[in-house]
Amino acid sequence: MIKKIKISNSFELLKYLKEQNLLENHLSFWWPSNNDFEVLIGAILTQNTKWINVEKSLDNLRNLNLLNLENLSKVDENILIEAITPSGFKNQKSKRLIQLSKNILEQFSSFENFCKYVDRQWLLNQKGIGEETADAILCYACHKEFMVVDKYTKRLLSYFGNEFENYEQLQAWCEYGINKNYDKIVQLYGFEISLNMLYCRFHGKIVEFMKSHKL
Ligand code: 39A
Repeated sequence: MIKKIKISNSFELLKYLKEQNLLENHLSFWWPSNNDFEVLIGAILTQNTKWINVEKSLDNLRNLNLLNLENLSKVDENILIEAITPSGFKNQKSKRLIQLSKNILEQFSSFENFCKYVDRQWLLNQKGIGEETADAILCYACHKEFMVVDKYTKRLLSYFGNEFENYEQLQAWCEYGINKNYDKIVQLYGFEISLNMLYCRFHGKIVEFMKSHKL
């Protein structure tokens, strides 16, 4: 049973989670991947399924050399459907991945340009991309200063008695306390951690905490 402490702002939550060394065996940015395009694919595949299923689909895509923008944009849809079967909603997700890849190539020419110039609204205009997926792509694939909030974040804060009306409010609460206390956080870490890495690690800590404590 986790003690119900009072958490007044997201800095306090970060401190509470940081004390527990939840990311000891994880990469610096938490989200496991060999390249940033793989993160984008993972962000779509993880919708409505467990991460373990996403890993199986990503392994299949790796074996088919489909973890890059050019190959994914021209893949045969049936091959993609079969490869991503483990992560569910295979027909819908394969259509969306192919269309997204084509749109990225058409409008940004390369994944590097996409990461540099894409904005949140462009992502939200794509079929199948909502706020959480858009922010996961911006934060973990494009390394921009957006914090992802998800069902784990909502549930953890609710456990500590903090309720939010919608995604936007929860995200604003998470980002505000980090921004406001940035100097203290740098002191806590002992090095100049970027805001993007902080958001990545903060969200990663929340997910790992929730996976190890069934709240
Ligand atoms: N739900 C999740 C995850 N659970 C995850 N990992 C574990 C590593 N990622 C990267 C995204 N969504």
